[in-house]
Amino acid sequence: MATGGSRTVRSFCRVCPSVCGILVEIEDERVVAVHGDRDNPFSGGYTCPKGRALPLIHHHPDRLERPMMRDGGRLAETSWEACLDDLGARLRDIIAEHGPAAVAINFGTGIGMDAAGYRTAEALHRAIGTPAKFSPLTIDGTAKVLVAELMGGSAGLTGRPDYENAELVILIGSNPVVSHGHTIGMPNPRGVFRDLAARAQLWVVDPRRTETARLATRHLAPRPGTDYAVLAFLVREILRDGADPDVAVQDLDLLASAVEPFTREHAAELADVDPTDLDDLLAAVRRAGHIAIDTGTGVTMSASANVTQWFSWALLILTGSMNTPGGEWFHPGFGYQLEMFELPIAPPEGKSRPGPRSRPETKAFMREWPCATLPDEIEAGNIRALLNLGGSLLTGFPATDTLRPALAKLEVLATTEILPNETTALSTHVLPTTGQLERPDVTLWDFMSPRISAQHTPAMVAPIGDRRSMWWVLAEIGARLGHDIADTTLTDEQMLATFNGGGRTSYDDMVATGWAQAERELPAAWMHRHVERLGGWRLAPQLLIDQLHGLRHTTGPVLVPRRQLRRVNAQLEYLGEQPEILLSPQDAAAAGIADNQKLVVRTEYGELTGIAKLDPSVRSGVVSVPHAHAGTNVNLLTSKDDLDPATGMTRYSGVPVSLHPA
Ligand SMILES: Nc1nc2c(c(=O)[nH]1)N[C@H]1C(S)=C(S)[C@@H](COP(=O)(O)OP(=O)(O)OC[C@H]3O[C@@H](n4cnc5c(=O)[nH]c(N)nc54)[C@H](O)[C@@H]3O)O[C@H]1N2
Ligand SMILES: Nc1nc2c(c(=O)[nH]1)N[C@H]1C(S)=C(S)[C@@H](COP(=O)(O)OP(=O)(O)OC[C@H]3O[C@@H](n4cnc5c(=O)[nH]c(N)nc54)[C@H](O)[C@@H]3O)O[C@H]1N2
Ligand code: SF4
Ligand SMILES: [Mo]
Repeated sequence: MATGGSRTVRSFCRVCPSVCGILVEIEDERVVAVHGDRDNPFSGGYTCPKGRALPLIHHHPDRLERPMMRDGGRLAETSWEACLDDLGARLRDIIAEHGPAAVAINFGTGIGMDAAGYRTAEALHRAIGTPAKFSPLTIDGTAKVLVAELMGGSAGLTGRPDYENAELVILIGSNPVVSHGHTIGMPNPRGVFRDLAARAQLWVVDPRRTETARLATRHLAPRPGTDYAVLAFLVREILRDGADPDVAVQDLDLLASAVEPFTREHAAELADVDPTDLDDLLAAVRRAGHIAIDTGTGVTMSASANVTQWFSWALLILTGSMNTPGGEWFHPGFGYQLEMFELPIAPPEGKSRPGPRSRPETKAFMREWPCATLPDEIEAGNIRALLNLGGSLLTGFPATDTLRPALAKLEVLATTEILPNETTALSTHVLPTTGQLERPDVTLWDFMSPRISAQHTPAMVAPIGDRRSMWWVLAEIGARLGHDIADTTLTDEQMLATFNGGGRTSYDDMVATGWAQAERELPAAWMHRHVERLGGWRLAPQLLIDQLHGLRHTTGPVLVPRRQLRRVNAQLEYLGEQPEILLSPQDAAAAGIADNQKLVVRTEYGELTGIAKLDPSVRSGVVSVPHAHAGTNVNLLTSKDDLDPATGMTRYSGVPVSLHPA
């Protein structure tokens, strides 16, 4: 890392998985600006307001600079040595008395883009050997992974639209113009959708006429949680056309009987849409032949998540759109390279494991416990310590009012963070780790990148205050528990180099060039081989048939989630996005609520007060509340008990609400 003077350094943004290339302007040790890097082959100079806010994040006046430890009732600054020794001793005692399962680990979003930190966290987790692992998986979406496993035999299949060649893209419950994609990064979403809509069909299915829907050729606004009915209708009609997907499939007859009730009239009634819109969508699917579908949190957070994802895959398979130009392509990974080995094939019923002891009705999913079970596990005395790595627990997890007193009972709540928040205020140990401009890094989630690619960045500036690298902190904790996790005398670059797993390029080459990319093969031979070994796509997994039959609908107003442009979850709150509650003028009039007036939103589980924004782009029966605001905290309205029975995903969309003037 060069230091001193004025310089512009090439890097890539790790605020979100779009990983845009950036140029960072530095004067002495002050980061003064971030611009898009036009030479970056993946983002071509694009940045969004969040990436451009990196200097503000780095120089935030409240930033955490020194380790803190609770002394009596108060958090007080201390040295790393004292903080880690105390933490290590407490964890050792807890493990000695109650076993490793009493120590939980949360892999929060804040460490999701710290490659060395994340991998060291995985190593620490393995070394401690605790089953109590939490991550955003069960508060963001499990449906995509579950359906990939049940229908495609592997959770590792991450499909995404082939935007370059698609003739019809259907986006369901995702608003990439704001979010830049769900589980898939997308720099310059406006550009992508403008190009697409100029030459092809883009249908957006969302109860709100979103920023993305405004660029679409058509917008369909079904009642939340009923998207599956629209898809079931399409599947039914495509089957009646005599679908010939040209690939092997299993259980076609079971799928046909599952979708048989979804006639045009039935689907239109359930979804509360005009039947002629369904005719138009069906005609568009027939005309396009191969189609592409992408789903987002509007799908994965609803009670019908798995069933909706199932029918979207069924439609893709039946139209021959999987692994096909203009349809879906599957990311082979850059580091892992799925084409190099045979993916293990999961059994058709999925892999079910027991959930935590205090919640025997729940299951572990992908070896993780549902986030919603954390308060009960603490109250039961099963979890006594929590290593919270970059998680804003009190805004991200459900049922804030239940979680808060539970967290306060923990013997240890150790949080790695860059900025203080409600969760650090409750913590027993606060561990300030390096922010993204202070550490070298490589792309961690290359499966989420829009290309088969990886990038490297050096550190831009030296760490502020006493901040240390996450990997170093975790390795030091491990050492105090008797585990040799990493050599803590290594530099960050040396540590990153030890992870050099990808055979596509060497770490040294990545350092030299800044990025590396592999050709995309479409259709991909590895996918063909995989589907052959699977014995054909599984069209009708029993678990999903059972869930379809169990779906129930309410007709009253419901809560839906929403992202905001100038923040990421709980982060960047200082860019000023307000927690506006969007509702249709009709619903507002019925409840006696005026624009910009305070309202109370109430569910069976709790209530919150916020500012109403009357918005004709929202369909009636829908209340859109942005998440992760500490004040107007939407998780006051959610439940620790309203979970997907198969995966433990919390229900964040479609929760029945009532509206009242404040
Ligand atoms: N009701 C409701 N609840 C939701 C959602 C919803 O839509 N509705 N959305 C859900 C979703 S999709 C998700 S992903 C979760 C997100 O919930 P979390 O996983 O808790 O993620 P964030 O709110 O982004 O908080 C990340 C924290 O990491 C810190 N951080 C940032 N960079 C770094 C770093 O480099 N190192 C360290 N150590 N820390 C860092 C930030 O300051 C921030 O406090 O919330 C979920 N909760
Ligand atoms: N600017 C910004 N970008 C972000 C984030 C952020 O907070 N801010 N968060 C990041 C994270 S952690 C994630 S997980 C991704 C999420 O990325 P997305 O899934 O694209 O999230 P949203 O932009 O909230 O879009 C979800 C849409 O679903 C709609 N919806 C709600 N319920 C239903 C339903 O039942 N059916 C249908 N069809 N639609 C429904 C909502 O109205 C909303 O427009 O975004 C990431 N990117
Ligand atoms: S889209 Fe994501 S990666 Fe790109 S600048 Fe914005 S926050 Fe950074
Ligand atoms: Mo997320």
